Amino acid sequence: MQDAITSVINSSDVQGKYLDSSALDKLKAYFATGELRVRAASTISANAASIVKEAVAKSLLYSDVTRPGGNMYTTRRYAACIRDLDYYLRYSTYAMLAGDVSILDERVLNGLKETYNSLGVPIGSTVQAIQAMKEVTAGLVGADAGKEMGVYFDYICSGLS
Ligand SMILES: CCC1=C(C)/C(=C/C2=NC(=C\c3[nH]c(/C=C4\NC(=O)[C@H](C)[C@H]4CC)c(C)c3CCC(=O)O)/C(CCC(=O)O)=C2C)NC1=O
Repeated sequence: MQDAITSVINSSDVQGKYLDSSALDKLKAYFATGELRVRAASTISANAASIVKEAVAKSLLYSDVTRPGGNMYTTRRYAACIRDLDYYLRYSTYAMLAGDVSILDERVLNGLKETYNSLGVPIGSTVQAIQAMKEVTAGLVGADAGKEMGVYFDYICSGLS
């Protein structure tokens, strides 16, 4: 896993150089948003269960996926879906804190699309639920932190699509 700092340092190191002004600007921008990131992570962790619940209510309840024959039908599959959404929220929060997507590639997206396709988990409905989490989260943490979280929710959606 990388973060905004190691990623800037690694790319300077590859060139055998000290950090140039654009590298330093990237670090400044990251440090300037440090408190925003930590505050957002704390709000999200205190409200994780209700974020997921509200997002499910907005996007999946009373749709085809929750009816008999749908992929979320039966308690076991409903619970698996909620658990997956909780993974997406938690890992997006880690990535937002790190300011880097690499943790999503390594721990979430690796092999996920293939798993979903083989189990018949509908990717379109999953993307809708993640987009609903993005809205609910932004409503809770505010526009700036919400926009930053949106980067990582969107990254998961494009990795699934
Ligand atoms: C931390 C990284 C990580 C991820 C991301 C992950 C996802 C993941 N979701 C799974 C299943 C599943 N995922 C869903 C999800 C849904 N079905 C729907 O209709 C909804 C649209 C959607 C929720 C938004 C369901 C229902 C299953 C169970 C499918 C089945 O067994 O038939 C499975 C198959 C194994 C299992 O059932 O546990 C994996 C590996 N596992 C991991 O370790």
